[in-house]
Amino acid sequence: APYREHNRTSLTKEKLKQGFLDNLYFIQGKFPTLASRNDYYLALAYTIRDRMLHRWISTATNYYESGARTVCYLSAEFLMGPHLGNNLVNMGIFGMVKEVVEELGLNFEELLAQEEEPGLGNGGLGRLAACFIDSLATLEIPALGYGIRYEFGIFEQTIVDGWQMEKTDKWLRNGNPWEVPRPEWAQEVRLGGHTEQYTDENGRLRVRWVPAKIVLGIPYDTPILGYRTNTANTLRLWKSEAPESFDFEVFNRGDYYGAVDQKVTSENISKVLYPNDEQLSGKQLRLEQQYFFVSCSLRDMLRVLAIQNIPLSRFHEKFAVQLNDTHPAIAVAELMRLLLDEYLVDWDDAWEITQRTFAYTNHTLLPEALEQWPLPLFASVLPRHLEIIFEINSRFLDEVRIKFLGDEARLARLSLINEGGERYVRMAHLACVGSHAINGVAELHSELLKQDVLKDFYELWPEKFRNKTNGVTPRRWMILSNPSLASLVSDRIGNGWVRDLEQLRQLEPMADDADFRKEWWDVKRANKVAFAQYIFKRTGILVDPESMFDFQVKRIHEYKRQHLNVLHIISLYRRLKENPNLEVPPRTFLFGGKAAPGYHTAKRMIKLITSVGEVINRDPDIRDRIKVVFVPNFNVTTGQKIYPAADLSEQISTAGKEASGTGNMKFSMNGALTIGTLDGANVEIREEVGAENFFLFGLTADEVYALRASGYHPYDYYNTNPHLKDVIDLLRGGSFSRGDADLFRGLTDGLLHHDPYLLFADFQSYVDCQEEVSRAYLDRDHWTRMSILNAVRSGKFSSDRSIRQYCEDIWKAEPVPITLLG
Ligand code: 26R
Repeated sequence: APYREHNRTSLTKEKLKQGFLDNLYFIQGKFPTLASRNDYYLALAYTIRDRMLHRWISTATNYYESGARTVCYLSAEFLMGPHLGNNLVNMGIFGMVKEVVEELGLNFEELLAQEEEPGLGNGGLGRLAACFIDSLATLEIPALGYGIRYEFGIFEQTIVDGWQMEKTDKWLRNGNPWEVPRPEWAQEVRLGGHTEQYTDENGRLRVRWVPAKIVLGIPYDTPILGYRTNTANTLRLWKSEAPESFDFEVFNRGDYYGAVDQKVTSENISKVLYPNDEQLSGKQLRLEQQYFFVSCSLRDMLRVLAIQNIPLSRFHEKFAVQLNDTHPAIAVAELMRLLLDEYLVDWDDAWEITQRTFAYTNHTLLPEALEQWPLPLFASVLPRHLEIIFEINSRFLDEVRIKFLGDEARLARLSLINEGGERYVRMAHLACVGSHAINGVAELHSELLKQDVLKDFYELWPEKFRNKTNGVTPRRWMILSNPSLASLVSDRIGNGWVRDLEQLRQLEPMADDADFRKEWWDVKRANKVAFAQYIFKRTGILVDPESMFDFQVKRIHEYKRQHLNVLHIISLYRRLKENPNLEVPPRTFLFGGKAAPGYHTAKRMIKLITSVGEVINRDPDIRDRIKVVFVPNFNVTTGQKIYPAADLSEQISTAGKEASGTGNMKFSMNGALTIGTLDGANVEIREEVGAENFFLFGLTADEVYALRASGYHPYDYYNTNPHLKDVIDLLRGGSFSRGDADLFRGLTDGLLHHDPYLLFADFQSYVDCQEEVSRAYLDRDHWTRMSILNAVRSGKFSSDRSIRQYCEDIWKAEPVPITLLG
């Protein structure tokens, strides 16, 4: 058995230790006295990677030989977070490796912290993709994640004078031990130029695309381990490069600078992640990024089909391709183009393969986030695709005309081209037409898609519509981030819950056990102490671990209403100043999240939080009863510290705006209670944990629509609610801006006169609900009971459940267990 017992694959302590020292010596070229922390981190990472390669090669060999049906998850974002700890957990050697490292006199936590997280995503959508590939591997489903290897991921946020500052995320600067480049599988991608008609040798009229430039896509593969399975799937991310031959031509003409230019433009495509969420920018480079990774990925699938000798007509049997929002929706036109122009398949056959291949997940209800590309821009980057889209559209509208005779308005609404004024290609429509399944990400969201955003498509093809409620992986979000809670649970019910989260319900009776409640509280308390130390280190603010830790962490956006949270804080602050004997438990209000660099209102919301904090935190009257903290640079790494330390989770979006939310699930799983609206997955969380264990407030989505329809006048709320008036007047008077009455003028005026997200309508209900929260926290036993019930009833929100449902209902994919080679 040459590989099972090999020094570099064996999982005994001795071999791990030897491997670690060997890698320090042979890969880092260091001996202990000279080795830096990063040398040790890399040596350890390579030691784990060696073990992963064994599983990876075994898995690849099996998939190759069995020709198994494969899920391809196409996503412009994968927000993976650090790999090392997660790989140790999934390989089942976390404790052993910790011992090995400590026996060598090193600090294990420090080595884990050395890894720069691959932040190749903005927020919810990118992190969902990461949880999904973890679950796919754990469920032993043959799967690949396809995306872009951005050289710079989401920017690093620092706070200077209370404002957000952005720094480039140089995550690759110390090398990336988790990836393997595969230059032999590079793909050529064409861009720009024009099309020509020609007659082929059989006298048939065909189209040739003459591109203006060609770039190379180099795949970088990262193995993705399942939890305690032999499966290691692949995350394949594409890096753009200049094709060598291409710049040589220019070079030979003596244009050295031109040649270098070409190289620079080519490398630009995968240079940086666009940091916008929910607000499109219509930038040419973004369209090029999308087409680049989609084209590379589809060509890669065709390559696999060829080496496995599978006929092209079976493409959709071999691959189930999921479109993560519309960012990869150009795949519909690209697969058509590849089949029609490069493989000479007939339109009808090509279209059938295409529709049976793709399925589309929608992640947003905000109209401003629905991607549309201006026609001239689209034509200049993808001239052939535009022709194909016109043809798809003309056949599609013919179908609609037959079904809805004479309904011209409906044709205009359904068209792939938005013709109202400037013309645009509607990517969501392309995704809907080209897919056999369309899903939302929570029950409510899927209903709203059918009633609103995709109503016309629902009326046309009701059978395509599904719901797949999101989930998160309990491996990263419980075992890795909250080990003390995980072992408390495993001590009572064993560790079957890690693969089957519904088993947590076995602990329900323990909520009535005083000893268990004490242990539960102590775990939470220890996590809070650790987080208090972290806050002090990062911000210099001292917070009391006895106080309630109340978190709102997520992207900063008006619809998520961080400013509603602030309005409540100000109102509580006022009441405490007025009545120092008010019986409320001490509370620490914590915020975290990034604002898109061009989203000025969101950036000012950060300044609002930090400014209010500055006043309250140093007010001696308050005597530390409330504190306000902005935790800088919220990302996967900081999230892993935050969720375990939370008592309360703020999920306060305007009902009907948050598609699902997934942070809400991570909090609940870790024993935080939720204060929230009936929005996204909050509805289902409340259903699972029980209404009595959830703090509900605010208008429902229906009430929001009704209020808007009847005419919403925020100013009336200000005039009739003295508490609200006091809060707004304090802000307007400059009480939180050192007398500068202008600093938050834009925010307050916006609320008084427009308030598009209905903060004023929900204000009183929110404040009342917060009072209920405070009362509840005073009864520690009752609170702990609710905390336990939240965690143990969150089984539904494992991404394993989501993935099982995708497999059964959309992908028709089955597990393929892996036997290790050698
Ligand atoms: C078009 C472009 C600017 C853009 C739009 C939207 C770029 C990125 C986004 C991010 C959106 C799609 C997103 O992250 N949506 C979130 O998806 C999560 C996973 O399904 C949900 O939980 C969350 O509610 C939703 O906001």
